[in-house]
Amino acid sequence: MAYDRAVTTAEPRLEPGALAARFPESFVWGFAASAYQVEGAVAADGRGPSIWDTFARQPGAIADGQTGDTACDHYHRFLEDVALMARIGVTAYRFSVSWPRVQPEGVGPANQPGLAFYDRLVDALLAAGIEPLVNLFHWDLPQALQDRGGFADPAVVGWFTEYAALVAGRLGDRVADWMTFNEPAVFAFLGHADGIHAPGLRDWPVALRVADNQLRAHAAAAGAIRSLVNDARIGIAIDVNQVVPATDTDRDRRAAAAWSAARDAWFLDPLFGRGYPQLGMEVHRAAGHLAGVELTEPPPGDLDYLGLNYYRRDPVSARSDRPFDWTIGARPGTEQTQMDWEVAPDGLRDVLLALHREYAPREIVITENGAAYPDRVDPDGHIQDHRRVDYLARHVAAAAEALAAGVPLTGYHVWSVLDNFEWSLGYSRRFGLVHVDYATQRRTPKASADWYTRLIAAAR
Ligand code: GCO
Repeated sequence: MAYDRAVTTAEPRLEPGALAARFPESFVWGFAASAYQVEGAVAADGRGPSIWDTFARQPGAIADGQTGDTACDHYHRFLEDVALMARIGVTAYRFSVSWPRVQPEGVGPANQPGLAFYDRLVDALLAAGIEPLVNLFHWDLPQALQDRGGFADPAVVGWFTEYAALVAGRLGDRVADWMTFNEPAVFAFLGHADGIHAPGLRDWPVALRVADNQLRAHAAAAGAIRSLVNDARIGIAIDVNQVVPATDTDRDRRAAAAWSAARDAWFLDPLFGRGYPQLGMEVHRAAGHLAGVELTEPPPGDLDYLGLNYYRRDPVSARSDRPFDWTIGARPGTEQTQMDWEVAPDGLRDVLLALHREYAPREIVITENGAAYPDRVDPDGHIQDHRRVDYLARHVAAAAEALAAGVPLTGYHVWSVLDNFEWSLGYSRRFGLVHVDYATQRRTPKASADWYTRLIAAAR
């Protein structure tokens, strides 16, 4: 379904051809998704329950009482979805493996039918000329492990390493690109301190133990994968948005620096061998988040590349001088997506430059970037999602600026190929370049899919 030229962006510099010319032919254009958000089939072929299956059933946890029970039914429709991705033209697909599909109790021998799904998915991707980028953990911890303490228990390092070895042992003959965790800060903080993600806890000391154990599990699993997969490239996806003071005042500037240290550097510094940041320690301690927690320096990250998930600008406003007495979010009157996130393409460029300057990773891959806007299906069946096209084009242009400035950027993965389950917001937000009618599971490529096709074709 080709769209007419009407779907273009405001400025010539943002046209697909002009953008493509700013990237090397080797640059990777891909999609990203995650198991719980797209697969559905939550009880098929021996899959065990995850903490998201449990959390989604808590009254009030998810908008409209939605769950990932069916989602996009990707578990059964993956061949159609791979064909859609191939038609759009991507050469990479970052997906996550559902741990409870592979080990229903989180430990022990693999559930072969569950593991076999990923065999089929990898084979279909490779047959379509799409490189699989396998992410081992996108928040759907087996419930059985949560019942044993979850990521707050240091035993999780062994559990996760065993799981990683099972998956790498099965797929490693065809998969070279691996990631261990997606957004460890979101999993630790939203899931264990704020209570708005699974497992729905509100306990900062637990959240900081979860953060610490993810860093340790990353290093242990990386070692296991390397021992099984000779050509393994190992990364981790860290979400770093553009943290700025909401107003140009000392108080907001201090708050922004403290938030950035307590959240972003909290993971990046240890991953790059520096241990926990002093300022982050100070604010977490002052806020009582370290009560009863003894943190020692985690092992360095063992990374071949750093995955960056970028979406927005995060202004920080201090209500007082007390740590964490902050409001973080879009300011009135700013350009925002349907997530109430401030749109800031220059923020992507600046975050890439800052990561390059501060940590000098060998390679950076944009593992997520995308936007939710309300989509309307026209009478002719088209979905002219101009705002999403404009958002993506401006962020690709910002990535090109960072590349030109010397950032070792090698790939860009749009979040996401399909509209999908947006966590606590259920299906109320659509990020896909392909529309999903959840009543019929009908897929309809949007104008943004056509735009991405033209960008990728021009970049070849
Ligand atoms: C995240 C997750 C994705 C989200 C996407 C849109 O960054 O929160 O990796 O699962 O769905 O980012 O919010």
